[in-house]
Amino acid sequence: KTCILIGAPIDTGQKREGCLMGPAAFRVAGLGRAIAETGNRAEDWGDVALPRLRDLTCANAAVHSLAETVGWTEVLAETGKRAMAEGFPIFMGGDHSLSLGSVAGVAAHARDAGRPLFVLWLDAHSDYHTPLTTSSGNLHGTPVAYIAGRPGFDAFPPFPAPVPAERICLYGIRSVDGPEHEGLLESDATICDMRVLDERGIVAPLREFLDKVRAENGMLHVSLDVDFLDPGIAPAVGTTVPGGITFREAHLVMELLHESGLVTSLDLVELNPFLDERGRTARLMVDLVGSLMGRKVFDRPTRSFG
Ligand code: DIR
Ligand code: MN
Ligand code: MN
Ligand code: MN
Repeated sequence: KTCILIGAPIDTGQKREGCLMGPAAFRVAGLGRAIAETGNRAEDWGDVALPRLRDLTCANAAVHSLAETVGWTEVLAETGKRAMAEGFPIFMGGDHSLSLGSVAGVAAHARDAGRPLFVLWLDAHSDYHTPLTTSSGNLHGTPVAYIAGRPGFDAFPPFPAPVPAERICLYGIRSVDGPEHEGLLESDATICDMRVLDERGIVAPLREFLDKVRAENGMLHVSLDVDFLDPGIAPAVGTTVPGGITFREAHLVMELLHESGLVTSLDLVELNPFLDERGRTARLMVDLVGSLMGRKVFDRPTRSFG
């Protein structure tokens, strides 16, 4: 596989500064080397740049940085679509608003390839606000709604081929705001919140979703928010939520994704290197990509655990 690293130095999707250093931290932590060690190729396309801003307004006065977010969305959608044609894009954030663009590019590619796109959202949050429902005004809380085709994104380019909610799985969530909850209850999204994972374990619900992707010959985009992980192992994120995924669970999720052979693109988002402890979170994220790309401690035939 050729992994295409795309830096998205974005921190306007929320209010704490620092995420724009994420792409640099991923490179310093050895993302390219970790990929090469798994026998895959890594090609670094550098960081995308913000295009000239247009004047845009939103009916919700809480929303901030709308023009910047739309600009990043446009450039990432274009870059992402091109990268999909050449390999396996890895979008290095940057806060989660980058996924408005990365998934738009991936969805345009899938549409042209005539294949259904599935999205696995690994996050403490559901990110199902629209620009009209958010009270924080932070647009990093909106990409799932954009991807699913929820109304309210008039300032944005129309999402190419919205992903039906039944092809979206929110996995690991433990912080959902009222308007997100209402919208999700009306949707057919697969909700693997922490209650579900505590009760059923992390493996079975994931396999069920992967089986659906395989049955429809789908493409699978994985969006990995640092706050999916427990704050005890991943402190470098502005929106920590207690009770997250453990070190071993996170690696197991990545190993199952690797074994599935279904993943076609990846976001790494919300890393804030300014909050990190000597690169600890950045290195953990890089190690997780290693597991996703096939690194194993002991190589055994796929699915020998059933
Ligand atoms: C939060 C989003 N629900 C908000 N938080 C996120 O501000 O609307 N943090 N996505 O990562
Ligand atoms: Mn998120
Ligand atoms: Mn989050
Ligand atoms: Mn919130």
